Amino acid sequence: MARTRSSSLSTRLRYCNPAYYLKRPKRLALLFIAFVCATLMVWDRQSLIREHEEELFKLNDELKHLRTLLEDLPTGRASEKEVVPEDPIEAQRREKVKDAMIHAWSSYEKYAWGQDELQPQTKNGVNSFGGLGATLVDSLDTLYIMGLHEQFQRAREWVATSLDFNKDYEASVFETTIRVVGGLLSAYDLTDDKLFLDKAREIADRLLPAWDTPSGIPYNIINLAHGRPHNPSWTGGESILADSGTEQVEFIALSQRTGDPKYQQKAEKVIAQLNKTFPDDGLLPIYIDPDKGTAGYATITFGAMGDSFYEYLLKVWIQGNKTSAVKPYRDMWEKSMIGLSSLIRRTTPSSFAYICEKNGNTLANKMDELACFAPGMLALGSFGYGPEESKKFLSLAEELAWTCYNFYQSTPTKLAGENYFFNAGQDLSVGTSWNILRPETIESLFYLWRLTGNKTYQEWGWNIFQAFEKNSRIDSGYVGLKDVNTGVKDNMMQSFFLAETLKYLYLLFSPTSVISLDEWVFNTEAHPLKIVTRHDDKSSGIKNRDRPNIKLRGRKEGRP
Ligand code: DMJ
Repeated sequence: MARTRSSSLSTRLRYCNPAYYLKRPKRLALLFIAFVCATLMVWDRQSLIREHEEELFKLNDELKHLRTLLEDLPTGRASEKEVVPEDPIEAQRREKVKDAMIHAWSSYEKYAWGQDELQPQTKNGVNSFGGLGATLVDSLDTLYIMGLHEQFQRAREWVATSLDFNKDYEASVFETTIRVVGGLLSAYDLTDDKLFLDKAREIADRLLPAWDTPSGIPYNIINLAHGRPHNPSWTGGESILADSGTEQVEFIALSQRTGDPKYQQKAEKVIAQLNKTFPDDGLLPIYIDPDKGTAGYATITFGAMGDSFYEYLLKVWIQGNKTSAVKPYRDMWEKSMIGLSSLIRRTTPSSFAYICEKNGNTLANKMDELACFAPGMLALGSFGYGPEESKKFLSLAEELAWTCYNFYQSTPTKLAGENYFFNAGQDLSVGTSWNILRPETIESLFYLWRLTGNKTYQEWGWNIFQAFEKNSRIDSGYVGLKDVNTGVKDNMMQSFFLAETLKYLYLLFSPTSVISLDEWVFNTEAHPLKIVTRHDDKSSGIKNRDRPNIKLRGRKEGRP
């Protein structure tokens, strides 16, 4: 047994003896080949590791470089995801704005429940929009965002039980869309409660016949119970540019959420029609012929009756997640910004930039407060340009915001009038001197603060809020001023005060993650709608209007 074990050991050891291989050259060759292969494998692996390390090194370098570039960019957008410890002053200011909303809302609940608007001095409601509960519907998302859940639930209950669209009323298609369709869709996106979507669809169906015109440019008025769309007599039968070009965001959103393309088709056909004869400067007069689909001779303005047409060119692009399907909207908007730039003049002596109005070839040195949405729009759109243009438009936005802020600061009440004139040597002087609690300047301050991170815009917003508190707050709500010079009050709490003015103020003092601009787009009445990528044919969301391929939105996609 012992001998057997020692003989097997000596058999194995012979493989270690070089003489063994010298006598057997084939085995030596095999051993050599095996050695070469093993060496090659190890070397190959090592060089792979080295290559990866080098790649990682390069990527790290690139990352560092990009970071420095981002920091150096003057137009660098403040990151919305950044977690910054909350400034206690911001929180206090936000609470003050929330108090204002509670006061406005409880006055409405007490004196005008279910009616369109509250008249705070006489403590009654009026149905200025046909009895659709405009203030209530306009306030749903503001209540929700501010965390006023009991108030929100009472409002929801009213929508469920009492919101009735079967009204023999000649409604403005534009006002009904931006306030009612927009308000309901926003409530739906925030809560996922299908009641709001069903109601939005119901009212949109009643508005839809307004688009049945030879050109697809809608009539601006429709009877909610009987249809019969038409234009107001004072426009001479023409459709208004802003009224016709400010339903796209809501109607596209409605198609995306219901899966029914007809709303989107009607609304996009309008832009497709206007694009056929769109001028190089992207400026359109405020009246459009609904038969021919072309603009005639009329004022060009970023104020009343023009404003939100330009706003929606940009917002449809953002709403469509800036994909190729919505590129034509961006192209049209960029043309319009060339036009806007051509209307910019500066005052003497203080060099306030302002946007002129245009009649034929003549510029009028006049600007509406309504046009003060433009700084926010320019700031929002500036990030779609290359670095140079982006800087130019952001800086124009900042200049215009300064002018708009001075519309407020230049009056004894520190509230802006409705429009301003700019006469040589006199900077700005108020024209129509009422203030009806409009939001546009605050809207722009909100965008500028969100996009630049510059706290000055919060300070300006706070000053304007305090002027509202001082001049417009009364025991039974908020009123406008008949005259910003004397402070004499009117008797109306506009529904957009709750939908827009207070919402933008609240967001101005909230963390940037609350309704992030990366995920939401605001309609022109400040109703946030979820951004949903469009999956239309790549060529163009406009041209492809006849066969939109709408991807039904996943239920989770609509959550904040
Ligand atoms: C609002 O209804 C909307 O912002 C609209 O686009 C313009 N006018 C009012 C607020 O001033």
